[in-house]
Amino acid sequence: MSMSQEQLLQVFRCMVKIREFENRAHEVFLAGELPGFLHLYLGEEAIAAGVTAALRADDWVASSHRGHGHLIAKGGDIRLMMAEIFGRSTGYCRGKGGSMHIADLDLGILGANGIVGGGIPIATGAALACQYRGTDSVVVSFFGDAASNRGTFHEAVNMAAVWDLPVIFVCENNLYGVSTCQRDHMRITDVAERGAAYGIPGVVVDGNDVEAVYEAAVTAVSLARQGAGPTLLECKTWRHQGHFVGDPCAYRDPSEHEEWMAKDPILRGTRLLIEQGLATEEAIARLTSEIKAEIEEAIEFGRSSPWPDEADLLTDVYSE
Ligand SMILES: Cc1ncc(C[n+]2csc(CCOP(=O)(O)OP(=O)(O)O)c2C)c(N)n1
Ligand SMILES: [Mg+2]
Repeated sequence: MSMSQEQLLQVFRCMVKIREFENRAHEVFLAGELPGFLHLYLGEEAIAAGVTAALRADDWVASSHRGHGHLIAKGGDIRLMMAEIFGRSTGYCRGKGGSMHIADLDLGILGANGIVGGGIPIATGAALACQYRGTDSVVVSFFGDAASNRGTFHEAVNMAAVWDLPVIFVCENNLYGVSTCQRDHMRITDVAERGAAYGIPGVVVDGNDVEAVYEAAVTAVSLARQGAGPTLLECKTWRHQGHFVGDPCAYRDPSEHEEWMAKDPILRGTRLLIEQGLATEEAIARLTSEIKAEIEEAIEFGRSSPWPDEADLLTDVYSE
């Protein structure tokens, strides 16, 4: 199923929002304003935007350490996100979790996760809950190429397959796990091949093509919703920056980097909107500056919020 013009504009807006959020988070991190680690989603925006466009509000997502894009696409409040990244008490986890622990159950966001592959069994468990409760909600698990080497992936995918759980495993294959190139950490080219080992569809898609991601996600979501079980959807992509902010990324070939930068999803989305007469360059510039203002407001909210109180050091650690 292809996207309507309105959906195309909506996913484009979503990609730009993620891009601008990440660009500014990068800048304030480099200015020394943010504690902790930051794993930017720059370059991978089409996956979060395309997949979540195929979801309903009552569906769920479980994210990874590179989670900002997934959270924004599922409707996460960028003010609360930014405040959390700034470590302030107004943030999603009252400033005690940071970038990798943001969750919002009201929005179906099961959480970012600092444990590589940690979100995969969580998503699978949530899918079991959906099935058990008799709802037709589905769950998406976002994770990287290297995460698909973990036991958590293999156990969860097998269980989801055997029980026909309503989960879509979305592998964001950016070809690297930190500094290790995919060919040095697995013997196959397509992670999607791993689906066959568990008897589920394995689909490869161009992860920088938001329409292609959306179409593949619609098929996978519809199977899951009908009770036909999980799909492993591999989205080929590229992160623009190093693994985390501060990684000089010297291990990647500059010419390969240039090739991928030419396939940037927002560049392609811009071209598409203009070619199809859906937007002019001026309209895109206007949209971008509106989004930039929204992000600036979120940054100001984070920056000016109070730090957590020392007396609250041990609250919110366990369920109370
Ligand atoms: C269980 C575990 N092992 C190792 C790490 C350290 N670590 C953080 S991210 C990462 C690489 C993840 O690569 P991939 O799954 O491809 O995701 P990407 O960062 O490329 O998006 C590693 C090894 C961790 N956080 N958790
Ligand atoms: Mg990777």
